[in-house]
Amino acid sequence: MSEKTASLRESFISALATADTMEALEAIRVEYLGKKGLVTDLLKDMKNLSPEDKKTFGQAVNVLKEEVTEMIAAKREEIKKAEIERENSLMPEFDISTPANLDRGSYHPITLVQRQCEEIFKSMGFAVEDYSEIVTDYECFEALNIPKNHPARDMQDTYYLSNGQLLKSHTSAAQNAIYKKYKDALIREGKPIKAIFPGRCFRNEATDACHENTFFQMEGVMVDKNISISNLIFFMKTMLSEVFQKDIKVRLRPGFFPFVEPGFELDISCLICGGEGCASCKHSGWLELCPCGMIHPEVLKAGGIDPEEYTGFAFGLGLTRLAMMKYGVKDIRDLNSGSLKVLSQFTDDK
Ligand code: FA5
Repeated sequence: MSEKTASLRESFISALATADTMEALEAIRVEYLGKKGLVTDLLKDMKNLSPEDKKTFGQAVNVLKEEVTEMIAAKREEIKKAEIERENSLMPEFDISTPANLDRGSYHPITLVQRQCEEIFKSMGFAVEDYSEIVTDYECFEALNIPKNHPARDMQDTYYLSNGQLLKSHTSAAQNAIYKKYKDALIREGKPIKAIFPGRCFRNEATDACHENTFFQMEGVMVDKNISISNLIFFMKTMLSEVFQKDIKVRLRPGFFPFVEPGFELDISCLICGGEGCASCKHSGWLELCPCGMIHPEVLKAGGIDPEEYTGFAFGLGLTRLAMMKYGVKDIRDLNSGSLKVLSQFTDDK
């Protein structure tokens, strides 16, 4: 019987010598020590032995089991060490005295204009809010007076998740949450709601020089007693003159959005072509930049605010387009390209 344990020991040692990876070693371990492994198998023959032989054989199998376990552990360490040495040999030489690479990255132009707009509105008492990129149908459409099957949804086709949520197609999707957050302070303490909320938006869009499927907007809302279109025009003018630091030709024309009444389109004269017409402005000389209007009574109601008592304005500034105009980027797609050649031009403007 001890011959059996001796011969299994021999076969194990030669198998072990061939293993040079963790996977191969694991296969050998299972073959010998697994539940149905060769060492366990030896015990099957015990039932035919005398009580005396059973004891001796049992001890021999246990010794073999211990030996096999130890040899596997030692081999595991050996393979690990060899793997580390192999990886080290592939690593490039590291010289701690090499000077640092001073070719640093830069802020993205959209980050730069976003921060600038945040500073401008903060200085006028607006809170800066952040909101999720994944929203519900209610937040993105229904709370904004856009019921299911309303034609206004066609302009904002977006990407839907299997659970019915969607990637927000405009920052207006946060309006309802903002009204609910600040309404108590408005109603009880008479504190006007003044908030901006920049964010990434997504649309199923045919892209061109001024349309991307992923772009940034910055929403702004103000709600109080007696807010009128003059307040809206004042804040829009102040923001544009602060951003561009020069006079910009602007036009305000009627625009339809179900969540404002009246609604406006605020366009700026294209700064790429000076208003002559080019691909960046769809050859019109004007660029749609910041639609806005007086918040629709139904939208205020959905946010828990009485439209008989309070009024407000809202705007949705196209931050990506603003970055294009401010930095003279002719094609909006360059901004998402990740091309350092384009983006590194803005390094010094922090
Ligand atoms: C809206 O998204 C409304 N939520 C804006 C609004 C808010 C109106 C509050 C009234 C009150 P619109 O789809 O026009 O509206 O987009 C607003 C701005 O976002 C556009 O003027 C443009 O500057 C920018 N924009 C829209 N689609 C794209 C796009 N595909 N790529 C880049 N910028 C875009």
